[in-house]
Amino acid sequence: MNKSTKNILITLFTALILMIGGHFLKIQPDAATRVITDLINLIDTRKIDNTPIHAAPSEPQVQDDAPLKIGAFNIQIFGVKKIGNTDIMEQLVKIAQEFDVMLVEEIRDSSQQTASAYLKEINDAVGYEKYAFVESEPLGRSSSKEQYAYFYNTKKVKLLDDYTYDDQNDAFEREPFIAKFQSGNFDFVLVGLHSKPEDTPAELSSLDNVVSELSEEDPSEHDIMLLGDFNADGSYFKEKDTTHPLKAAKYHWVITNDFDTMTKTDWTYDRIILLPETYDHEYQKESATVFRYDRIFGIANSFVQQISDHFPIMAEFNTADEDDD
Ligand SMILES: [Ca+2]
Ligand SMILES: [Ca+2]
Ligand SMILES: [Ca+2]
Ligand SMILES: [Ca+2]
Repeated sequence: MNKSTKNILITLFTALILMIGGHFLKIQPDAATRVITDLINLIDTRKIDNTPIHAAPSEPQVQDDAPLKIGAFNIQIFGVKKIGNTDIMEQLVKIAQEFDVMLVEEIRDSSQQTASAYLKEINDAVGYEKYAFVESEPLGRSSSKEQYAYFYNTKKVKLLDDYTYDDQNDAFEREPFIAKFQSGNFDFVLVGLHSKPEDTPAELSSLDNVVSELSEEDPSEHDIMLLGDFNADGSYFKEKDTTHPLKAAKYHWVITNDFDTMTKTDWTYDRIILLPETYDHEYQKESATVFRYDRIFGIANSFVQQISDHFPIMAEFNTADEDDD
């Protein structure tokens, strides 16, 4: 017998006793009803106090102390062709579920169905509306446009704001996509960028300006994280150059030069860069990594190449303690 059935039986039995008792002791019917109501309320209160709250089986309770996983994934030419490939989508759906916030880059789809189709498949696999996304407009100077999207776990993260950077000096081919989120006590700003390869040093310098502007706009928020495919290695960027503005001491490149974020080369194109206010506080030390889904899911290299030329990158954050800023 489960607890609620037992409670109902206790209530009914108590009511019966009181009715019989009330009859013999000549208690007014009103008083008897009041006693019964009080007893039912008491049992209800006990039920709330003593029984753990069980969400429906399809909606497990979120562990609030679990670290927040934030990352980025350039899903090379992500459009209707990939959405139509069930084998590729099966892996992309599994990958998305490893993140609480995932910046998706290189969405190329003039019909603009890709992000919503991806979301539907993710939530179908989970079994409920766990994830949501927010998407930029198509960006780029030529007719070949790309969109960014943040996919996020609505059980852990609340989207507060999102917009495309106001690129008055045309510093960026694809303007950074900026989103503000809150998770537990941790509020933060993500600045997603897929740099134009040939303009990488200049575009990354401009990211330094974006950080300054964001800090001026909201001096109370220093959890500004830069992430995405920065093309920050190989022939486009000297990763060991310490004179670059984005290599100033305040910037912590947690995806360090030794990580290989590409599937065909050992380059570190994809990066996550933190300010001290996040690096010294919410960031879980040593957590930044390349998410090697091929090893975890057991996927052959030939198939990995069909999914993307990039691996996803990820870092973990503590959301339980008081945010310092
Ligand atoms: Ca621009
Ligand atoms: Ca904050
Ligand atoms: Ca490298
Ligand atoms: Ca902080």
